[in-house]
Amino acid sequence: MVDVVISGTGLYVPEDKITNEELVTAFNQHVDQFNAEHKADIDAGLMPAKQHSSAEFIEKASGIRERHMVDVQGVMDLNRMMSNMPDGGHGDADTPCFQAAMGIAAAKMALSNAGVDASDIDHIVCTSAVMQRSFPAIGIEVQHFLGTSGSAFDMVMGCSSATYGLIAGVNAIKSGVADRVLMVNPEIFSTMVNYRDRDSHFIFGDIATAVVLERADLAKSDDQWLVKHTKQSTQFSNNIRSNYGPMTRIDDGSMLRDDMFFVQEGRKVFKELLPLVTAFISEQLDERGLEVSALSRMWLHQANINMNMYAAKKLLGRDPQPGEAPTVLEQYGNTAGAGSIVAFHHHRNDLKSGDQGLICSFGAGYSIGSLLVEKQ
Ligand code: CO8
Repeated sequence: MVDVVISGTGLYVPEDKITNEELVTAFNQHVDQFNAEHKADIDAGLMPAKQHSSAEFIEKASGIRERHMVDVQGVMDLNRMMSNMPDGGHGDADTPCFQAAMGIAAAKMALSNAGVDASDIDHIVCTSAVMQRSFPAIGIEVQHFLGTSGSAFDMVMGCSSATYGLIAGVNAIKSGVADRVLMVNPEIFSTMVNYRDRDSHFIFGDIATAVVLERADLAKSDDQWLVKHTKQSTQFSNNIRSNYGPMTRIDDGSMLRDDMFFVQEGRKVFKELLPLVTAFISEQLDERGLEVSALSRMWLHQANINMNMYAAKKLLGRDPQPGEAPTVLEQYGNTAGAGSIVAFHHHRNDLKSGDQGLICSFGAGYSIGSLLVEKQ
């Protein structure tokens, strides 16, 4: 029986940052412009006027105050309202594309924290809610520019991208495919957001996370987390969707159509999530013969503060104490697949040997992925 540990984590945070107030200013200017341009139709009752957004609503409904993005300028530009491709962002034979570069930056921090050289890594799982391109795989590009050995592959799994990537990495080590795996998770979800849409323009931010997984007998880090159990589950739902993808090119004139962006039925998602997640985590704990009181911490997917607090409260049967289910939404927003790893990266240093916790994602699909870990 091979034991697997998490031995290091890393983050890359894009420099560009936008507050709720700045985002709302741009959105409301767009609304005023749109309503002026369509005044005749609006007055004739042929279309509804667009409504202003509000920074107070955003913070209350989501817990988000600001978020980092690959490019704020393009989002604030009323003629564009989407990120600009960074200079040289596609990369070439000598330079990584911008998504791979984000992953490499996070990976370097994770490798350093694990005390591992890039050449010691023999497998990369590169995983994100959105991939910049289909081929060559972004993971193979990360492998090339980082100098790791063995193999690499890409995975796309919505907001469960990082946990499913970790579980794939754990399984690769347990089955003997690899000794040391790097999970790289460069999230660039701002590129999928419709910044003209009041319901969703505030939700997402960009970030990259990376995690080193090792065979326990090889690991030397002084911060090791034994992966004691993993669990994953999926169930189809149309409530979070984007039709954007490689086929957009053959769907004439579709590029800026609403369904090409992130679209959700937010209320339905909120309602459906709670029973799914609480049943899933309860089952996982049952499988290990554990009570929820055995968990010192839950590093949950970071979609929305109210959703996280409801889920934690339902599981615990009481209001969570500060620190039991930490959130990082205020500073980063919803970073798609990265949220639970960002929370784990920032909120674990106070735990001691023998403490157990759950790294758990909930994603479009729907998907839930979870790792029960114990501090060594
Ligand atoms: N500014 C001001 N007012 C606004 C704005 C705005 N930007 N947007 C909406 N309003 C108004 C509405 O018009 C409405 O007004 P009225 O009551 O007069 O009709 C009022 O505010 C309330 O609107 P909503 O009901 O849409 O607002 P909510 O309180 O539901 O908040 C959220 C919206 C935050 C998106 C909420 O629906 C939510 O959290 N949904 C959960 C889903 C989620 O978090 N999605 C995020 C991305 S997807 C993801 O990360 C994966 C999620 C988990 C998947 C599940 C797997 C099992």
